[in-house]
Amino acid sequence: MFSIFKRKKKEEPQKEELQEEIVEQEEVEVVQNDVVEDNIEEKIEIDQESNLDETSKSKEQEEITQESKEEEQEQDQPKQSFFARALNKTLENLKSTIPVGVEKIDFDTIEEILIESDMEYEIVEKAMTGLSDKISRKDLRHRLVSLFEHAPEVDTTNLPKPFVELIIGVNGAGKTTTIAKLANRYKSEGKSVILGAGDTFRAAAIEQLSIWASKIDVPIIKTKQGHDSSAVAFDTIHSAVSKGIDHVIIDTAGRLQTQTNLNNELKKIVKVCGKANDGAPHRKLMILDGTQGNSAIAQAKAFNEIVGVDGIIVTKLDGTAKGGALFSISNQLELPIFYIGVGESKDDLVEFSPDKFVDGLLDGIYTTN
Ligand SMILES: Nc1nc2c(ncn2[C@@H]2O[C@H](COP(=O)(O)OP(=O)(O)OP(=O)(O)O)[C@@H](O)[C@H]2O)c(=O)[nH]1
Ligand SMILES: [Mg+2]
Repeated sequence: MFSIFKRKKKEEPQKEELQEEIVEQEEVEVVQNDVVEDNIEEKIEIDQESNLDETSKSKEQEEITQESKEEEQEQDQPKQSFFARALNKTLENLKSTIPVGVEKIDFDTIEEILIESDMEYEIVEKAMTGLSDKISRKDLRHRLVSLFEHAPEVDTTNLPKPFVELIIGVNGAGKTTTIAKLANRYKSEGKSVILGAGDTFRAAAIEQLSIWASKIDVPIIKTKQGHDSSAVAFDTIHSAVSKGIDHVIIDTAGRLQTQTNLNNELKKIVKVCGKANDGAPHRKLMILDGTQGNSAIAQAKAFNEIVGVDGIIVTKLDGTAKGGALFSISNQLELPIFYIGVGESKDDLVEFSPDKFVDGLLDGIYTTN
C-alpha cells in the first residue's frame, strides 16, 4: 500500500487549475510564526580546562558520559510507561477476572478477559481457535500479535517532500490535538512542518489549531470560517512546495450540515491535494476516539468508503478500559494503527507497536505474584 510513496513528483501545478475546483475565491491567510532565530549571545568563557591535568579531564569525561547515559534512560522511561498508561484502565477493569501467579490460564478465563477488554467476540474466536484448555503466555502472545497483521512497514527515510497527511474523523475524536502531536513529533525529528486549518466549519476549530501552531512554533495556513477548506489545503501544500517544507498536515471538519456535504467536502479536499502536488495526500489518517471502543469501527468504515483511509490513530487510550478494541479495530478494518494518543499534551503520542502493546496487556494478565 505504500507504493504511493514511490510515485514520482510532478511539476508544481499551476494555481489556475484550481479555479475550476474552487468556486469561491477565498482569502487565505498565511501565518508564518516568527521563526525566532535564537540569538544566543556567545559567551566567551575563560578556558579553565587548560589548567586541568589529564586525570581530572578524564574524570570529567566519565561524569559527562554517565550523565548522558542517565539522560538516555530517563528518555526511555516515559516511552515504556506510555504503553502501560494506555492499558492502565483496561487492566484495572480486569483485575477481578485475572488469576494470580499461574503460568497457564483456562481457555474460558482468557476468553472472558479479552471480551471484557472490548475485543469483539468474533475476533476473540478468531484469535483463540485451536488453543488448548490451558493457555500459556507464549501461545496467546503469538495469536494476539498476529491480529495486527496490517501493521505498517513505512520507510520514513524516503518520504516524498512535502509529505502530505490529511487528518479525518468525527468531531471530538481528537483530530486537532493529534495534528499538534504529530507536528511536534516531526519537529523534534528535525523536520519542518506546516499546518492547514482545513476545518473551516467552526471558527473555534481554526482558532484551536492556530494556538497549537504558535505553541509548537510552526506556520499555519488558515482562512475565515465558512470558506472553502480545499483552498486551504491547496495553499498549504503550495506553500510547502515553494518553501521546501517536509511535512504538511491538514485538519478537516468532523461534521457539516449534512453527511452529503461532509462526503463531498472530503472528496474535494483529496482531489485538490492531488492537484497541488502529485500523489498527495500521501496518507489519509483516520482519528478514532479510543473511549468509544468497538463502536468506532462503523464510523471508520464509513470514512473509509468515502475517501479510503491509509491508517488509524486511536486517541484517548489513557482514559478508557476498552484497550482490547484495538485488536478489532485493526483486524476488522484491515488497516494499520500508526500511533496511539495517551493524553492531552503535545508529547502524548506513541508510535504503535503490536509487540509492545500485546506485551503490555500480557504483563497485566500473566502476573507472577
Ligand atoms: N485524555 C486524552 N484526551 C485527548 C486525547 N486526544 C484528544 N483529547 C481531548 O479530546 C478533546 C477533543 O479533541 P480535539 O482535538 O479538539 O478533537 P477534534 O476531532 O479536532 O474535534 P472537532 O474539531 O470538534 O471535530 C479535547 O479536549 C482533547 O484535549 C488523548 O489522547 N487523551
Ligand atoms: Mg478539531
